[in-house]
Amino acid sequence: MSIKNRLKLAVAAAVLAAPMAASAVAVNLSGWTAEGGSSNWSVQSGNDSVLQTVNGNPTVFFDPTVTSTQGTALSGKIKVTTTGDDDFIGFALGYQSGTLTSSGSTSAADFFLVDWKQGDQSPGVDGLAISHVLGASGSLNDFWQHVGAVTEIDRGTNLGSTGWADNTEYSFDILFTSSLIQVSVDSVLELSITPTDASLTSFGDGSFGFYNYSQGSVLYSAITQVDCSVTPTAPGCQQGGGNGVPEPATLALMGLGLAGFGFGRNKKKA
Ligand SMILES: [Ca+2]
Ligand SMILES: [Ca+2]
Repeated sequence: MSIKNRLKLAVAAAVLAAPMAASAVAVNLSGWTAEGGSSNWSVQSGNDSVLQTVNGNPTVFFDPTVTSTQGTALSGKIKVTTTGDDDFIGFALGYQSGTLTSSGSTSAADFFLVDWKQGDQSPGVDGLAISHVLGASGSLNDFWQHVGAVTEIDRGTNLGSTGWADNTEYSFDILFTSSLIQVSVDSVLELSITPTDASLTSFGDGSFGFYNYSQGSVLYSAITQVDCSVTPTAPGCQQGGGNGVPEPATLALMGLGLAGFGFGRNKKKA
């Protein structure tokens, strides 16, 4: 192979790698807003991180201008930056503006709740679960215990009865389509449900949201999103994946390695 062709090959490899690295884009949280109980969602510098500091009723932080996120994958990191308290952190999928109130949910509620409690606190239990929130909650206990308007569908494969740890950062990957919801924690698939599991024919659409119930000092950071219809090969879009997005640095090194290999061989020959 000529040096020209080797160069072409190296460039092609780098070009192939580039869209993978660029497919997941940072989410700008500056336009997101909170609903539900008292809360303080404070967007951090860089706009891809947010800190929730209030120990209050169920609250969701979401983008009110987005009504459809199905076919996309959301990734990032979550960390409770305190040793105080032991309550619920998590996510809302298919959330629609106006659903959560200061004391529960409206009759129009129809979204999926991924929540993770640190400690057993009867009647709330520790661990990671996914529930369907449908209709008006009769009391806050619906969210605490997963009863009433909050119907639990499944619990995490490994973390179903394991709470989050203090001052510990976890990576998460969420794939959301009309026919599949998958949630991975630290690249391990924990939740995977289809509409049948929720006695539905398809999942309702809406916004992604961050969820909090009664837990202060929760940091969501490095939030990225990828449109799986544009880049279906993105790692976040793979079923059962959740292996996160390849580090751009790794891909750059791969490209450099290929280029180096090509030039090295040429030199030897010459
Ligand atoms: Ca508590
Ligand atoms: Ca609390």
